[in-house]
Amino acid sequence: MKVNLAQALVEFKKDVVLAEVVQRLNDGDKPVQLIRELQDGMGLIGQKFETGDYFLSELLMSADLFSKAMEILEPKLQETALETIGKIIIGTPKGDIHDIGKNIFCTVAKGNGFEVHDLGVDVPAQRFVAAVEKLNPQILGFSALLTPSFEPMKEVVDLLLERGLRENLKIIVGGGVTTATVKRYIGADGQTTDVMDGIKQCKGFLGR
Ligand code: B12
Repeated sequence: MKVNLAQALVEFKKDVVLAEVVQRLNDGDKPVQLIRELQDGMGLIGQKFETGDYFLSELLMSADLFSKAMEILEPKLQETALETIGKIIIGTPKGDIHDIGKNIFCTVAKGNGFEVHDLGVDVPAQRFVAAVEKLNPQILGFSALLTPSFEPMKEVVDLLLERGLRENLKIIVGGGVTTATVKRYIGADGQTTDVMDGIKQCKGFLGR
């Protein structure tokens, strides 16, 4: 019988989560499906944090367990692509240090043929702009998990406009707290809370 991965993660049942991930991969489940279930668990943990049932230590524990599951899943995501189809620069904006979702997106994007330049977390606006200037990518991606991240992303987009670097660039924002409204507010072209939908949108930007 299948274990409820999201619930097992919420209850920090480390051995159960890791054994289930291995078992399901052996049974032929897709790594992306398992990531979706684990992501649901992180969402539930976030809700418990909001209601005061969980504290920062629980957020940290969940991040640790998610990362351990990713160590098993990551090699399965990295099917080497034959050709490079486009260049993406990605980073988490200033003030935000969440990187689990960003790292997943980077791995899957590489597996789908994108050349990915990861600027890391807590990236100041000027660094995004300098990287766009230097590397001339087709796509700039933000990964945002905090509401206070919206303003720093808008700052980057405004700076790109000011410097004439926005025209040939597509911008996509991902991460649990983002919505279509956030996309419009910061002036991006795409938005998602799902890695595969993000890949689809990025391919669409390139006419694929
Ligand atoms: C784990 C976690 C942490 C960990 C982060 C560890 C790490 N290395 O990333 C730690 C403990 C450090 C942490 C700290 C904090 N956190 Co926190 N955290 C979370 C939690 C539980 C899960 C986030 C996560 O990893 N989800 C799983 C991943 C896989 O999902 P994802 O990021 O959405 O990514 C997927 C897609 O969105 C997409 N994607 C992601 N990025 C991108 C980018 C592109 C370009 C594309 C196309 C796609 C894409 O692909 C991924 C796979 O599908 C969330 C709860 C939640 N609901 O999300 C809170 C949450 C984000 N945290 C929150 C808060 C408040 C904080 C703190 C301020 C707490 C505090 N009081 O100190 C600090 C802030 C630290 C900082 N300055 O950034 C709030 C944010 C509220 C808000 N609206 O602003 C949340 C929502 C919890 C809550 N409900 O209150 N946190």
